[in-house]
Amino acid sequence: MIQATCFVLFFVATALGRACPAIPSLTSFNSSTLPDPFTFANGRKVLTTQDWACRRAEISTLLQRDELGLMPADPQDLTAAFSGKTLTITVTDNNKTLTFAPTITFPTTGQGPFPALIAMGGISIPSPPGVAIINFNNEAMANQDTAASRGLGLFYDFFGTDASAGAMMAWAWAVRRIVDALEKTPTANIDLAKIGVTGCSRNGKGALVAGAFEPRITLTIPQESGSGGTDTWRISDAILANGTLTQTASEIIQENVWFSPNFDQFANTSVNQLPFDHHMLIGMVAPRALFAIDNLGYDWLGPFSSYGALVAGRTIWQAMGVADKMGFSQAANHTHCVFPSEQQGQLNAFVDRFLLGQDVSTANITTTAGTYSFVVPNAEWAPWRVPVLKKRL
Ligand code: MCU
Repeated sequence: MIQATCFVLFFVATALGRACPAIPSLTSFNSSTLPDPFTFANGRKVLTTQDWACRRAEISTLLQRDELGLMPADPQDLTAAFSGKTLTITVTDNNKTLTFAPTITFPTTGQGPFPALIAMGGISIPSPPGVAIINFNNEAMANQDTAASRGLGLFYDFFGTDASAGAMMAWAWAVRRIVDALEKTPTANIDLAKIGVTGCSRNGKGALVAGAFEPRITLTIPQESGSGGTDTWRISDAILANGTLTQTASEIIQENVWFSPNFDQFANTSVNQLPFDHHMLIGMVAPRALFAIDNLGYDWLGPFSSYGALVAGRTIWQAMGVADKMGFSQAANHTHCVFPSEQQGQLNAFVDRFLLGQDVSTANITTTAGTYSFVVPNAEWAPWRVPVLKKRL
């Protein structure tokens, strides 16, 4: 009888899979290479898709704790009203109210429901035909003017100026509320299975964080997002140490309020103590689609740092067998945030497949960063192996 019970318990535990491991204190974490996405903080290996779900949750927790600040829980109440071009969203929590009102520009032809791109602070890629553009005023939600912008904006009026969330996490919270509002408002005529997010430069950093933290986003398109976006902190530090003026963590926290104040301790001492880097923020988007747009023309944006993050981050899609859902493109020098025609075909492929539902290929849309290229594993930046994740029920 005892044996039979043990057998049943073993069977149930195996069928359900193992529980997610607890996160150790990590006070002595130190790695000059990009941390291995496929090893939990406690040393256990990520072997299955279910393990990845746990690891993704762990990465989310660590990114919130050490860099971006906390994503607030879903609000007690949210109402939405659509009128003209305006989606008015009212969020209520703890007897406080926050109202914001993105505007939607619809395609001039077609019946809908339309796919949509949430444009963080406006759109800097050519508006794709057939796609509605939802213009989100992120500056009003959480100011990003200077280092003195901390705690300013609708988000902080609502959650308090001492909220740990930096501006990017505040914007990501608001993007989640836009998706909530679209779900509640069929008259807005948006296809809920085809919502993308994009933004350029500082707003590209924000688009990446929103895509990482909102699983209902189908396609994430960060454009020239630089440091704090698709760059890794570690490679950017190395580029600066080698004499190329690139934005690093220690500089960026002086410039603006995109991060939580908790990030200062790492940025001011050593980013090697972070148990993650941005290849793992990128990887939080997997297996959903991501297309990253870069520009080789500005050292400050760290195009090689972004390249390294994207190659390393893409291994997460590879491990799931869906590498074709993730692409990146580094174009030749051009004016910052002015989309060059050489990237149009690559952008079209991602938009056509993931927002317009067309049967087009997005396989192998990757470029090198000028003379730089590497694969994973490589001893200098990513000395870890890429598993093939087994699917478990
Ligand atoms: C690439 O994003 C930023 C960059 O991090 C800042 O250092 C610089 O001042 O502004 C860039 C930007 O947002 O340009 C519009």
